[in-house]
Amino acid sequence: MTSLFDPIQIGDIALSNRIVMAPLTRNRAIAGNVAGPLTVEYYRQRATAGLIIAEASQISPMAQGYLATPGIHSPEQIAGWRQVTDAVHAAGGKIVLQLWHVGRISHTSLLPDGAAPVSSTDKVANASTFTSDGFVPVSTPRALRDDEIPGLIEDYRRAARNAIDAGFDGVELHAANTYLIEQFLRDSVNDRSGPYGGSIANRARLLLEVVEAITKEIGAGRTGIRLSPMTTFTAPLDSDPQALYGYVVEQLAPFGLAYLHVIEGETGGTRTPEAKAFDYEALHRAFPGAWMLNNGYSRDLAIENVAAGKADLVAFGRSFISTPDLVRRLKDDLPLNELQADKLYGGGAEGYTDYPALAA
Ligand code: 8OZ
Repeated sequence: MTSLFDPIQIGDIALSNRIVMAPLTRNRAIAGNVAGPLTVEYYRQRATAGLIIAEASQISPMAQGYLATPGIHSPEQIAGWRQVTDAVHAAGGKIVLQLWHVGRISHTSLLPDGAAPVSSTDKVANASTFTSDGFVPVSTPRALRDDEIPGLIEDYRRAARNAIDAGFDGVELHAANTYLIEQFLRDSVNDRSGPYGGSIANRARLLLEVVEAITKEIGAGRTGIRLSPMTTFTAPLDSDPQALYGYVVEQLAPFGLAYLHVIEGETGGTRTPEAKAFDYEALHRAFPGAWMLNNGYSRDLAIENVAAGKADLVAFGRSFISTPDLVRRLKDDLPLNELQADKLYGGGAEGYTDYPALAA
């Protein structure tokens, strides 16, 4: 029987265990949206994870949607991330970077020259974002023209290259949580005609073209992807999530990706009943690479799902924020630290790098 604590090879990346640190937005980037010294320390503390998925990082200035999120498009950002990857590797860990474009979940004050956010649509989301003026409603987007799509794909390709240049072991394409890729995927948002709107194949075209560009650039064995079929966050569900995400996974299968990461149910929400209204196992059966599950996992459920072959890897979010030595705590069945929920987004070391590990 496979154990959560067993090593695993995912594509080109060898992991010492199957416990993954989920990508977690913390809004602590320093000037220039650079990962600074505190961020180096934060990830170093968590390097015993089998894999760290470093927080969502904008692929271009237009891809940003919140204050103080890190980017992966400038030389300073690449240099900042290099400090992080060196620290994690020196501590024996593996780390990939989540590549992010927020689409319409942004505000003009965060974008170059006060530009409108871009999306599949010109309909505004019913959502807020965090800016230098605090929480504000997101701005009305501009629908991307079809002739702008190649430039967007180029931004993803370059960001993947930058991530490798920054020392990451690979990248995870953020195709979840109702950001840009999902704003194209879902018929609840995408109201386009032409090659990127209408049918499921057309709505999935952007995602697949981005995967093609990234895997050509850095190799499929260093590329993963994250999906969230049943998350509503800033947009309603698709009219037929099973058909949509079934198609996506069937099309992803031949690429030979390192892993597919699925959020079960509502992101950050309870595991039921949303998680039960979707057949995740059908997607799993269609995907040949490593299968990573996430959302509110307990120790017991993670151990059970890996032993039963329901998952190859389990990603932990809140538990990894509060407990830097989560792998040891799970292994020895020791209690976790309590999460300081008011210190998740923004601020300094408090609630970031000051959670204690147990003494050896
Ligand atoms: C929380 C706050 C801001 C962004 C996601 C990148 O949900 C995020 C995010 C989460 O994927």
